[in-house]
Amino acid sequence: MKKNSVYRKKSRLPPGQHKTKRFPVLQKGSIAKVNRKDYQLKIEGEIKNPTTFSLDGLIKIKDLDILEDIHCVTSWSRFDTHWGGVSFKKIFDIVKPNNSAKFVEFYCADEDFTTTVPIERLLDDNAILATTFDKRPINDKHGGPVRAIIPNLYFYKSAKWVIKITFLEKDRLGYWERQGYSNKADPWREQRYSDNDS
Ligand SMILES: Nc1nc2c(c(=O)[nH]1)N[C@H]1C(S)=C(S)[C@@H](COP(=O)(O)O)O[C@H]1N2
Ligand SMILES: [Mo]
Repeated sequence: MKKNSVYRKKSRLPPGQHKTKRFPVLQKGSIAKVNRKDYQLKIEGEIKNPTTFSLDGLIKIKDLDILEDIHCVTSWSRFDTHWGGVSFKKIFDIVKPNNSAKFVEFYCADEDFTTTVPIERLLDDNAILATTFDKRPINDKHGGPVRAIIPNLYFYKSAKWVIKITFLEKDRLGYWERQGYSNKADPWREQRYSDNDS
């Protein structure tokens, strides 16, 4: 008798990653403390409508909850993390990027941390400016009150403690990228280090 063929589902784990149930806390230095009361998020650069949001202002326009796997370049992956916030699509509708805008730089409250992401990745269906984790406000450790969640890239592109977003014509390297991490950061292509970028 002929053996049945086997259909195997594509792995949820990108190459070189292992699954963890913990939720490690990682940042370049110390954990930033961002005051929620007078929090301001400035959005500027190559856009028609520069905007400053308060935390309440962001929470009011929350439009998306996501359940996504996150992949850290140090090789841990955590499945089904639940974040809520404002989709970048909605942010784009409000600030109206110029045609010249190609990249977005996140500037964060921890001592000049930045990271930059191409606009197309922010238009993915699951990319958000998050204000909740597991339905609660994001705590200090994990980047509250406001952080980016961009599940399709290694987690170092998901900036914590975001206080300014700048739309750019030309790319700039961020903090981890200047240390030799990939600026492309696609976990499915295992783009971990900048030496594979070109
Ligand atoms: N502002 C800021 N955001 C950051 C970082 C950082 O150093 N500063 N580190 C990145 C890295 S390397 C990772 S793995 C994730 C960790 O997020 P977590 O602490 O919520 O797990 O945050 C990313 N965002
Ligand atoms: Mo990381």
